[in-house]
Amino acid sequence: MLKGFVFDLDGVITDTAQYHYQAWKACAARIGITIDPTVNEALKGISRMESLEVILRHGHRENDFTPAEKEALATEKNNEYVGLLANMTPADILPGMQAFLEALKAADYKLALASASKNAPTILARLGLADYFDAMVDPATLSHGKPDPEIFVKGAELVGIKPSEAVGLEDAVAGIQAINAAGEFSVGIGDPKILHEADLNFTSTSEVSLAAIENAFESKNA
Ligand code: G16
Ligand code: MG
Repeated sequence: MLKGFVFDLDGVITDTAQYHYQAWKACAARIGITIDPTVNEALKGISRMESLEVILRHGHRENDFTPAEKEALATEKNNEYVGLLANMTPADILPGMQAFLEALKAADYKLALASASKNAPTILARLGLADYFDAMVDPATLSHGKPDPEIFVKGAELVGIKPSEAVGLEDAVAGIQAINAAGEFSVGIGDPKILHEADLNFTSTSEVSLAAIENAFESKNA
């Protein structure tokens, strides 16, 4: 029986990628690395330190910094990013998602957040959505990033449901793989060709339908 939903944040509830990109671009420029939108695509859904490693490899500078220097670079980027988040308002909620969250609450489903971002609580607060969620996974407590199932398993656990009773929502391939490996029903939001491993796909957030998810979940578990 379907009891709850475990949400990714960036790309599902809001689009923070533009702010991450702006902050990383400035940080990379200070060490002589130029990044473009293709590099930015590779940063979606991965952690802050993994993102820095991708950027350093892109600039062929992966061996030029000590762990302490890398920490300092990541902190600089985060300070800049947090500054940009101050501009976020409820207008930055992706189309249809507030109504979808309302429908889930009205139907009494449990809601958990499974974001790799340490800034997720700040972002939900800026969007005015914090009260919709029963629990948020703290990414600092995780040993492995997506596509490892850990974050989605924890999300379900925090709201007291089994993975088999949960739907996970994601916009990234690694996220869909994490949901599938967790044993949850996977909903992809984005290009169905890219997210073909998902149990059900919607091309954009405005297409997301609770009835369609409930029907597909029932059919799969019948
Ligand atoms: C998000 C973004 C990633 C970012 C990560 C960590 O993941 O998609 O680009 O690197 O959070 O963010 P922070 O530096 O704020 O801890 P998700 O899981 O919400 O898609
Ligand atoms: Mg995402």
